[in-house]
Amino acid sequence: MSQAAAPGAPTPPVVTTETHGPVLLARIDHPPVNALGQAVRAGLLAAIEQAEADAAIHALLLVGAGRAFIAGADIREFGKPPQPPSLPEVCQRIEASSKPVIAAIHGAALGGGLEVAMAAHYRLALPGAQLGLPEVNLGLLPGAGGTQRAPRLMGALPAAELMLSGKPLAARAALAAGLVDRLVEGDDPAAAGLAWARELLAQGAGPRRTGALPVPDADGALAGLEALATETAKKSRGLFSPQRIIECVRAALTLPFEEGLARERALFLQCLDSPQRAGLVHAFFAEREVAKVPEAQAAPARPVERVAVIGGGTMGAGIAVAALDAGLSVTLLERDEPALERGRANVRKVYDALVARGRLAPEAREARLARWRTSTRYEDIADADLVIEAVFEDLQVKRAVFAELDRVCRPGAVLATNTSYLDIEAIADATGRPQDVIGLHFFSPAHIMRLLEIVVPARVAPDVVATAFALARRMKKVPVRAGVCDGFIGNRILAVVREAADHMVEDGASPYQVDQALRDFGFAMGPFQVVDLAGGDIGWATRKRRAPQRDPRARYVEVGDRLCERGWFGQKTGRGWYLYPEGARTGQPDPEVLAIADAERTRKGVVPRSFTPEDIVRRYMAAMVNEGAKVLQEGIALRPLDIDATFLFGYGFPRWRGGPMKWADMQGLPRVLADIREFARQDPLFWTPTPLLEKLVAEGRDFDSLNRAA
Ligand code: T1G
Ligand code: NAD
Repeated sequence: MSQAAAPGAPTPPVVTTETHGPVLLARIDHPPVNALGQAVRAGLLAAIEQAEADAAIHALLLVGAGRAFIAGADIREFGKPPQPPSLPEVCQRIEASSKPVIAAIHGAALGGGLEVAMAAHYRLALPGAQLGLPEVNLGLLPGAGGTQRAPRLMGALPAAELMLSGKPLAARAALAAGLVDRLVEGDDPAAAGLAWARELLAQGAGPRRTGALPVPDADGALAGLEALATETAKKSRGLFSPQRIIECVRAALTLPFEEGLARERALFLQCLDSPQRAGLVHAFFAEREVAKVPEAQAAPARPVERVAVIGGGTMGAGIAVAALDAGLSVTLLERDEPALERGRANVRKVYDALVARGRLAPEAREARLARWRTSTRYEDIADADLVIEAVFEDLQVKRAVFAELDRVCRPGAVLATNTSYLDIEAIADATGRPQDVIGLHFFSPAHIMRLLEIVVPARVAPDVVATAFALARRMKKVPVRAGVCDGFIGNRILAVVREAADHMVEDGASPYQVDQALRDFGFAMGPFQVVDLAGGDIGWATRKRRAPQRDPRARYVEVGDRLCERGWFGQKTGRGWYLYPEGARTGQPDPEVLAIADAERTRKGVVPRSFTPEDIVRRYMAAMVNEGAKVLQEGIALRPLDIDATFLFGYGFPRWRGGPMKWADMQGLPRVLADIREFARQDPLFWTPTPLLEKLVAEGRDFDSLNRAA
C-alpha cells in the first residue's frame, strides 16, 4: 500500500508492474478503493502495452492493493470533462490482448472494476470478494461494456437483475453465476493469481474474449426481459437509468457485440447527463461527508460495549434492537414490570418477525438476546458505558430520569436523550455532568431508519461527540451533527413545511391533492399521510406547547386541530386525514375531512383557489429550502449536505433529487428565491426570505459552494 507522497515529491505510480517469469503482474494501488481515475486507466493501458511488447511475457495478471480489487470508475470525475483514455477503451484493449489476461479479485470489484475483470480472459475470486454493477445507485448504467459482457457470462436475465438491483454478489454466488471461473482460498490475490496463471500457461490457454461469447439464455430471454421491463417500470418510480439498463440488455440479445457496445455508450451518456445522476452522486458523497465533523476528529471516542436504554416503547425497543444488532450488550430499563413486559414483547416481536421471514437465523436471534437484560432498577445499569433515554416526551419526566442516571451511572458514562424537540440543555441541567450529555435522535423504526441526528449541546465534551459518531458507525447509521434548537434540523424544517401544506389546504387545496403532488415529486408519502402514520396527537401536543410563543401575527391553520379534537389521530385511531377501514395501512380520502376544511375556510373568510401539482411542489419545497437556509445561517446544520442527508435518510426525500438543498441548486437559487418573494406578497411573515439565501443569490453562488467551503 503506497503512502501519501511527501510535498513536492513525484506522486508514486498508481499502477505498478512486476515480472514473475512469464507473467507480468500489474498492481493497482490507488487508495482508498482503487477507483479508476485517469491515472489508473492510463496505468492499466501501459501495463497491457508492456506485456504485449515483451516477448518473454506470456500472460498479464491484474490485482488490487489494499482492501479492494477496483471499486469502479472514480465517481468524483463525473460531470467533469473526460480525460483519456476512457474506460471503454481500456476494457477493449484488455480484451483484445494477444496474451491471456487474468483478474485476481479480492474485496470490491464493482462497476468499472467488474467491467475490467469481465474484459479480462480469466477471473478468480478470493473469499470476501464482492462483485457487482451498482451504477444504478448513481443514476447510471455500466458504461464500459458491462451491459454486453455480463449477459455473455451469466445470462441476460441474471445480468439484468444484477444491474437493476445494484447489489453485489459474494464470491461463491459469483462463481455460481458464471462471473468468475474459480474460487481460491487465502487472502493474497497476487499469489493465487500467479499460481493460476502458470497453470493456464502450462495448459496452453490463450485469450478467451468475453465479447465473442454468445449470450447463454438468448432464446427465452427476450420474453423474460419484457416482463422485467414492466416490473421495473412499476418498481423504479420515476428513475431514469433502470429502463436504459433494460435497453442495453435487449441490445446484448439482439445486436452484434460491437453494436451493443455503441448502444450502451449512447444510453450511458444519456444517464450521465440526467439530473438524477447529479442527485444520486451527491447523495453518495453526502452520506459519507456527514461523518466528517470537527468534534468527531478532535478526540478519541470513549469505549462502548454496555448500553442501557431507558423506556421500552416505540423508540426504546427499536434502539435496543439497533444496539443488539451492532454487537453491543443492552439493558432495557422501564418504570415498572407491566411496562417492562411490554418492552420485552416489543423487542422480541422484531426478532421473531425477522426469523419468521427467514431474514435472521434463529441462532443469530438467540446470540443477540443473550446480550440483552431487562430491569426496573437503576442500580442494574450503573456499569453502562452509554445510556440512551427514550421515555415520554415530557421535560420533567426526562429531567427526573437524568437525575437518576447522574446518581447511579459510573463516571465517564455517556448520557444521551432521544428527545424529538425538548431543550437538551435543560435536560443536562438535571445532572452534575452536562459535559457527558448529548442528543441521539433516532427515527422510527429505530432499528431500520438510517438517520441519527447527533444533537450537540454547548457544554458537551468533544470525546462524547466522537463517541456518538463512533456509535453511529457501529450501528451503520448516517450520523448528522445538529445544534440545539426546537426540532433540531429535521423536525424543525418539517414543522415549517407542514405549515405550508396546511396553508395550501386552507387556501383551497385538498390534503389528498397535496399528498399526490408530493408523491409524484418522489416522496414515499405525502405530509398528511406522514401525520397519520406518526400520530396526529404528537404534532397537536407540539402546537399546543408552542402556542404561548407563537407570533400573534402568524397565520395559524386549525383544520388539523379540528381532526384531533375529534380523536382522529390517524392510523392508530382508524381515521385521521384519511380513513383506515379495518386497520388498513393505506388510507382513503375522507369527505368529512374535506367538509371540515371547507367549514374552516368559511369561518376564516378564505375564498378557496385552485392549486396545480406544480404550485404545490413549488410552495412545499420553497418552504423547505428557506427554512433549511435559516438552519444553516444559525449554524444548527454545519453544511447544506447535512440537511440533504437528514431528509434523504430520515424523511423519505427522493434520493435521486439529492436532498432539498441540492434540489434547490439544481432548480437555481434565483428561481427559488423568486418563488418565496412571490408567495410573500400574500403572507410576508411566513415567507420572509432567509438572508443567507438572498446573499448566495446576490453573489451568484449556490448551496454546494458552502459544502465545498466547509
Ligand atoms: N470513486 C471515488 N471515490 C470512491 C469510490 C469511487 N467509485 N468508491 C468509494 N470511494 C471513496 C468514498 O467516497 C470514501 O471516501 C472512501 O472511498 C471509502 O468509501 C463506467 C460508471 C467500495 C463498497 O458505485 O460502494 O464504475 O469519505 O466510506 O464503506 O461502469 O465505497 O474516505 O473520503 O464507502 O468500506 C461504481 C461505490 C462507480 C462503488 C467501500 N462503483 N463505492 O465501502 O467505504 S460507477 C460504485 C462503494 C462506474 C462504470 C461506472 C463503497 C465500497 P472518503 P466508503 P466502505
Ligand atoms: P412511547 O410512549 O412509545 O414509550 C415511552 C416509554 O417510556 C413507555 O414504555 C414508558 O413506560 C416509558 N417510561 C416513561 N417514563 C419512564 C421512566 N421514568 N423510567 C423508565 N421508563 C419510562 O414513546 P416513544 O414514541 O417511544 O417516544 C420516546 C421518546 O422518543 C420521546 O422523547 C419521543 O419524542 C422520542 N421520539 C419518538 C419518535 C416516534 O416516532 N415515536 C421518533 C423519534 C424520537
